[in-house]
Order: sequence, then C-alpha cells, then structure tokens
Amino acid sequence: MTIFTASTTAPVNIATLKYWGKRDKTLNLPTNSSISVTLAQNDLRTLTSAATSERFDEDQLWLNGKLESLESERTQHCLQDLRDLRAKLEAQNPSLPSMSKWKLHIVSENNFPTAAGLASSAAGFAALVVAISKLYQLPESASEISKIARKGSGSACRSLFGGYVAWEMGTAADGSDSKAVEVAPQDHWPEMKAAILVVSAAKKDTPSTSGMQHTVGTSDLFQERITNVVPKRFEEMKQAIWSRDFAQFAELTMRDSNSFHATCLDSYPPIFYMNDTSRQIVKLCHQINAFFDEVVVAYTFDAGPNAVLYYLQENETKVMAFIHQVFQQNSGWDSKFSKQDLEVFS
Ligand code: 2P0
Repeated sequence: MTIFTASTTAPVNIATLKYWGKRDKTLNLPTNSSISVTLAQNDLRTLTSAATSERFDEDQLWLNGKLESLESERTQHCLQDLRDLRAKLEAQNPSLPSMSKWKLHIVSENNFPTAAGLASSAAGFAALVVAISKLYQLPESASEISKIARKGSGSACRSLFGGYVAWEMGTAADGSDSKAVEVAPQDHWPEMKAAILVVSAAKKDTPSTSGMQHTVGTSDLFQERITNVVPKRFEEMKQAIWSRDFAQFAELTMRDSNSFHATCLDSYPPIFYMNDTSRQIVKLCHQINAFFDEVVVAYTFDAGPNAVLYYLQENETKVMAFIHQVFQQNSGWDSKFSKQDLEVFS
C-alpha cells in the first residue's frame, strides 16, 4: 500500500503583547490583537509527522510516544478545515489521490518536557496543521493556514511564522480576517535573545482558556485594556521592532505583561499566575536596568510563574551575572554560564 507522509517542526512563541480574551469561543477569535517572538527552530519546538493512506482505518495521534485522542472539538475543527481545502484541490485536479477521504496517522513530539510549565499547545497545533497542509500540498499562504491553527489554540496561529509575528484580531464574525502576519523575520534583529527562567514546573492553576473568559466576564480593568491600551501599544510595538529600538520594545513588553497580570488580579475571584519568585525577577530586572542606566533586559510572564527575559546578545553577560548572583542559592538552579564568565559583574 502507498503511504504518503510529510513532517515539520513548529517552535514555541512567547507573546510580548498578550492575547487574553475571546469574542468567539468556538472560532478562537480574540478581543485584542497580539504580538510575539518565535523562538529559534532548534530551541523549544514540536516535531510532527503526518501520514495518510487509503488503508488506514481511523485517525490516530501519538503524542510524545503515547496514543492520544483526536476527538477534541478543536482538533476536529482543524482536521475538517484541512480536509475541506484538500477536497477543493482534488476537485480542481482529478488526478490527485483522494487523501481528503482517507484517515490520518500523526506522530508528534516536543523537545522540551510538557510539564515544564511552558506553553506547548501553540507549537503543537501549529505543527499539526502545517504537517497536514504539507501532506495535502495545499497552496494556501501561511497566513491562510494560520486561521486553521488558530481554531486549535489561539496562540498557535503565531507559531506559523519565525521571528516577530502579529496576530491581527480582525473584525469579521466568521474569523476570515483573524490571522497571523509577519512583522519582521528573525534576521531583521538577530541580536535578540530570550532566556526562560523556570520558576515552577507544576501544571498551572487556572487553564488559559477558562482563565481568559473569567477575566472577560468579571474584570472592569479588562475593558480599559482592550479599548484604550492594546490598540495603541500594538502599533508602537511593531514600530519598535521595525526600528530595532530595544529600550522601547522592552518597556512595551514589560508594561504589557504587567497590564495582563493586572487584569487577572482584577478578575473576581482573582487569578494569580505570578508568585513571589516571579515578582522577585520583575524587581531584579528593573534593578539591572537602573544599575546600567540603560534598558538592557525585559521580562514577560504568561499564564504561569515562569519568566521569559528578552535582551540583546551584547548584554547577555551583564544580565546573567545579576540573575546568577541572586538565584544561585536556590535549589534546582542551573546555568550554562560559568562562574568565571560572571565574576566581573558580581
Ligand atoms: C499569549 N497566552 O498571547 C497569551 C498570554 C497566555 C498568556 O495565548 O484557549 O493556549 O487555546 O486559544 O492560546 C494562552 O492561550 O488559549 C495564551 P486558547 P491559548 O500567548
């Protein structure tokens, strides 16, 4: 029997302007546009292979070596959209094999522990959708395909592009204009680095999907954020990226992380994602910037206590010396930096 296969990798993306709130839960249409930086291909990523054959009996998914269900409504939405596009292609080219009617076998693997408290659904859905669209040889652009990944998990649409990415919220009720677009490729600003400080590997208290709807329904501050804060910040952040203005990019990133966590705290009952260690990191970053009298580092926190720091390559040792100094006493501390590298600043 003939088995057709295709593989792809999709990296994790970390938002610098946060997506938090849906205006349509089924289509994953957001209440605001967002911006992210996609990590490099060989850092944190999902590798997915998709196979199809006339002989396969059922759709199957192996996730990190374990057979998992493909039954979730979100996954079914993605598979249906991809099969519809393939069926359209087959109608135009009758010589193509009828893959749209065949079952799929999917094997997916993360190169980072799923339990590390890092968002894996974005890379996971992005890789799933891209692997199948490659298998089906779909001619649609990455932005078009990102609309399908968005239905799997909102933030997944941004992992279809490398570098600096915007998810334009759109206004159409059917989601036809809610898609990811490239702001700039990775090599536009290759000096940008991200460091992830894993504060806790525990599973998060409040999942993002329910957490954001709780905020939409109960926070007064949320309206202010989506109406008066984010639209302006969306334009300013793109400008900061285009002009490679790190100080501006960093300030907007830190302000947006704080604004997002403020709406979580303003939800009723409140949601706490950051903990004491997270807050210690925030304070330390501001102290580092004050020490150098220059913005050399930015922090951002997602729906959990782990920090992502952004800095330029030239400032890596400056930033890490402080982080090392403050956190080296903590159990579990691990760093690729040697004491010698860092001593100059301690
Ligand atoms: C983001 N987060 O922009 C924000 C910041 C978490 C905090 O996107 O319900 O897993 O699957 O659309 O994409 C996490 O939300 O939520 C997220 P769903 P998703 O990265």
